[in-house]
Amino acid sequence: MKSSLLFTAFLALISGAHSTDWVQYENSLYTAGSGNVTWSDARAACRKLHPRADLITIHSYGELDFVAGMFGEDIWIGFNDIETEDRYVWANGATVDFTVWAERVDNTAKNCVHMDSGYSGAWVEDYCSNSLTFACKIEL
Ligand SMILES: [Ca+2]
Repeated sequence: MKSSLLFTAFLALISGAHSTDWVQYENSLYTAGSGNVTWSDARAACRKLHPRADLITIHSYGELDFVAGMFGEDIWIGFNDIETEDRYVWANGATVDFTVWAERVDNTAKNCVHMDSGYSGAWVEDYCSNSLTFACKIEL
C-alpha cells in the first residue's frame, strides 16, 4: 500500500516532464532505454529522462529476474571498473551488495558490464564502446 502511494506520487512527478513508461518493482521504477548505444551514452540517456534516473543497479536475485524478464536481450547495467581496474562500482554510487558474474576476467579493455540474456541475466564484462540496449532505474 505504502509503495503504491509512492509510485502514484512519483508517476505524477515524472509524467509532467516525460511520457516515458516506468514499471515498478519493490521501491524502484524501471524503464527501457531506446536504441543500441555505448555504455556512457546509455547512462547519459537515463539521466536525461529524469534527474534521479541512472543505469540500473541490481541488488538481489528477485530484482535480477524482474529486469531479465522485462528484456529478452543483453542490456547495459551501471556496474563498471572504469576508474580502477578490477574494482567494480555502481555508476550511481549504490552499495555493491550483490554480484552475479557469468564471465569476468582481468581485462583492462573491458570496463563495463552487461546483463546477458544467454546467462539468464548474469553479468558479462564488455567493451564500454559496444552498442547495446539499456534500462534506467529511479530509486524511490
Ligand atoms: Ca576491467
